[in-house]
Amino acid sequence: MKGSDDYSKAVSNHYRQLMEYCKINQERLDRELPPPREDLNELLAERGVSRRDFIKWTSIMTSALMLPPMFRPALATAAENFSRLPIVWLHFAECTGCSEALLRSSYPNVADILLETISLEYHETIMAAAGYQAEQNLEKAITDFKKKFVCVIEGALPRGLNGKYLTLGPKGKTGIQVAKEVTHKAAATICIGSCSAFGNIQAARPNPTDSAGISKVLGISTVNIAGCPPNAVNFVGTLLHYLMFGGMPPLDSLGRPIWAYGKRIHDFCERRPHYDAGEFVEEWGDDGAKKGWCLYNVGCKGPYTFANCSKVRFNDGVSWPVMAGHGCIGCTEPGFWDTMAPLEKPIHEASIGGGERTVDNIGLVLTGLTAVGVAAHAVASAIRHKGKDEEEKHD
Ligand code: FSX
Ligand code: SF4
Ligand code: F3S
Repeated sequence: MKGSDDYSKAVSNHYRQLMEYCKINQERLDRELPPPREDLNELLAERGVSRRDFIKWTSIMTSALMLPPMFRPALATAAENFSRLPIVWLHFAECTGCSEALLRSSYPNVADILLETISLEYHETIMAAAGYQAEQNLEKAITDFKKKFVCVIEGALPRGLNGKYLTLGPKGKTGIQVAKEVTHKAAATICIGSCSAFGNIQAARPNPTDSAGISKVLGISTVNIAGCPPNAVNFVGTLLHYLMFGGMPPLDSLGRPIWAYGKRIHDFCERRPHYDAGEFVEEWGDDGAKKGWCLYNVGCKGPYTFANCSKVRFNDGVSWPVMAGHGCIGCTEPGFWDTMAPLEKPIHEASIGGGERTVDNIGLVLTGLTAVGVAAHAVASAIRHKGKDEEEKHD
């Protein structure tokens, strides 16, 4: 008993200290950040989000960030300060789907409304300025808010031809030059999407432009909100953490926040009971598909993929890929176009069988075991189903 008392005391001491730290940081930010651009409470009321809904949302986000309920008011303050954090948003080699997914939701929830209030000092896709004026805006933002702004990057950096596969602005600077200049002056750099995080489609074999993720090209640490596109909740939660504690949340060895990427898709998938029962969709549109069975045999990479899609879903919890009927393609893992291919076949059938290679060290052993487990499970279920078929034949 004494041991468990000591443990509870240590935990509550730890949270008390963390709360103290959070208070000090929020007071500091209050002094240092520009005044709010928007009154969040007014905006929420305008959009029909009641105070009660907002409080409910802050409770959900507090627990998603793995914090106890005592942090809920501090998270609400962080949300109210969201429009005060200067952001410089850069675009390199990508499809802009990340911005589209984050900034153009048609079912605005609290996270989407927060993203609308974000203080975008510079965003190449949505700003009105172009050419020299855009370049001046960027220069002004990174000077005025030096070491106070957060740099958000979408897209990979091509290294081929000395970076000249990607040039920007009237002076034709390479993406690498711009990325270096801006990240150097930022308080932190967040890579949004698997392109800036890991290179993604641009870096897929044969990678003719020699593209890679920001951290690899610049040799800096970045917070990687992986996904193609990533979930708005993971970006918003990471910024809320920053506005509470003045730093980024704990990361895995691939730079992904553990609170969002610490568990596998497979662990919280609603089709998991079918996986456990050996009930698999064998081809698109078959009876199993109609009954919502597990998509492993048609290529679901959920067992090898670290992300919270199955828990938080997309569009205010409406749906996610597996719920919509297609397997997870592993879009939060580095190199998934190569390592998870073919996307509609199970990994043990894939010629390069690389699921294990794609996960970080935290998941390496676990995933290795899972790969074996999954293969064994698939074989066992095939035998079980064969058995059933035989029985049916005999009936
Ligand atoms: Fe990449 Fe984002 Fe996929 Fe697209 O910008 S993560 S290709 S959704 O748009 O970077
Ligand atoms: Fe869900 Fe895919 Fe795992 Fe099946 S293999 S339970 S569909 S995550
Ligand atoms: Fe991507 Fe798989 Fe989630 S494909 S969006 S990690 S379900």
